[in-house]
Amino acid sequence: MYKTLEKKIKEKKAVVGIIGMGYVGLPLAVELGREGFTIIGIDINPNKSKLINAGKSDIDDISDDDLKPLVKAGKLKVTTDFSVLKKADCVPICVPTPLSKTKDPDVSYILSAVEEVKKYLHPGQLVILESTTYPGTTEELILPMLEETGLKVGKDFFLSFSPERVDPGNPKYGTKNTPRVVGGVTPWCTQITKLFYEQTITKAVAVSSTKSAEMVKLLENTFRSVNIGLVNEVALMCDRLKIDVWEIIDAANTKPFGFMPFYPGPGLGGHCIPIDPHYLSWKLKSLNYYARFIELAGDINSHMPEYVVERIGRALNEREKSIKGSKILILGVAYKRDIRDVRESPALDVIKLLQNAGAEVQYTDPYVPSIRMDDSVMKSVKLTAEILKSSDCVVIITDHTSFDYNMVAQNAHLIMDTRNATKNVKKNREKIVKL
Ligand code: SAJ
Repeated sequence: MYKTLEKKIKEKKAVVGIIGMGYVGLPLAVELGREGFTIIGIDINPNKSKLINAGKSDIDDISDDDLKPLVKAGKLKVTTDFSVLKKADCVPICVPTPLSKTKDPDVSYILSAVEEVKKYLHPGQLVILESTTYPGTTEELILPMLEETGLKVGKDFFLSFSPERVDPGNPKYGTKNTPRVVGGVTPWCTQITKLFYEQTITKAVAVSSTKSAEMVKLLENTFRSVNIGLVNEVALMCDRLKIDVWEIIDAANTKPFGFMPFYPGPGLGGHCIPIDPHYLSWKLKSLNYYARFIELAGDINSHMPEYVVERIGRALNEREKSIKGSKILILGVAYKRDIRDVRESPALDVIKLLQNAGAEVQYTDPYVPSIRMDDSVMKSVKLTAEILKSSDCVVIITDHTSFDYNMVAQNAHLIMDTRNATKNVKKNREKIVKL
């Protein structure tokens, strides 16, 4: 069975059934399709299949031109019908792993995907979980479900964990040139999974178990959230010390070893960094261990929107104005620069806090035409000299490279810059307040 699957993979004849056509599944589908594999994408959202089968992408990093040739050549087809898994040899699962309202891991998307995989599990199939989750998910949750079919892992089918490592909007690193970590339930599982990814990705690194692979990903993302939390706390310290935190970080970054720059900001956005570390702390709580760094970083990062609003209030106050009644323009609402994703974006928190304080808030973001606040929809306004001149305060939340910061500084009365986006603006510095 191993040899049969190995041959199919090496000859690119293996049929790949990718579950979840989002920012992880679709780029993987494109890379594998380009290598010659036949990809069947499965997504519960019927609009996804309509869109992709028409050669249209709704993912920042995949263009319509990436999709069209593959769809046309019949290399990529998306459906909502899981029964296609009967024909699939390799099944990467790329579904969301959000937090529930009570900040507990929500693995319901994984479980419903695995329920479907189980229905069509057959000898010779390779199942790979890519969604970020707590250590133990693959072996404690997924393996028993699949073995209820009577099929035996490592003998009849293969099961591995290989974390996705996508940095949305990163112009340099994509699916193809980002090494993959692979951990299988058995050595054969690891081996065949490594082979599978090496057909299209530069490097696959084997680790000793699925649990190790799950932990690698959580270390990567916890590393970021804790370091961002640290630098946000340094910003709070520098505010009290009347020191420019941005100057400090840039100067520390002249050290060629032993330092890696992170930057303060309005808070932690995205569907990974604010969320993944809590998968780890939740699992450790069940083992009677309290992951202090994760919780502390989460606390600092989640309070940054409030801090930004406090700084806006202070800056307006120095100009004998209050937040209440002020016209405030938010520059950028995506969770980070040059992308359109607003999930967990701190901009939404800042807007809500300002509105609750009585400000009249508008936003402009070339990537985000509209946002849904609790009970209303806000539309992006055009960034013009007039709107800048009529605003009491302009708040830079997302430092899109497409903004003309000199024009903003020229026409605004007051700028709260939470990203040091105006670092190259020479004139009108007196109008700029930095985090
Ligand atoms: N942020 C800061 N200061 C920093 C860096 C980031 O405030 O110094 C903020 C960003 O503005 C953003 C949030 O943190 O709101 C997350 O930023 P991010 O750069 O970690 O970007 P993500 O969440 O889109 O992607 C990350 C990946 N990013 C990088 O490696 C640079 C990576 O950690 C994961 O592969 C990915 O999440 C994932 O899917 O887990």
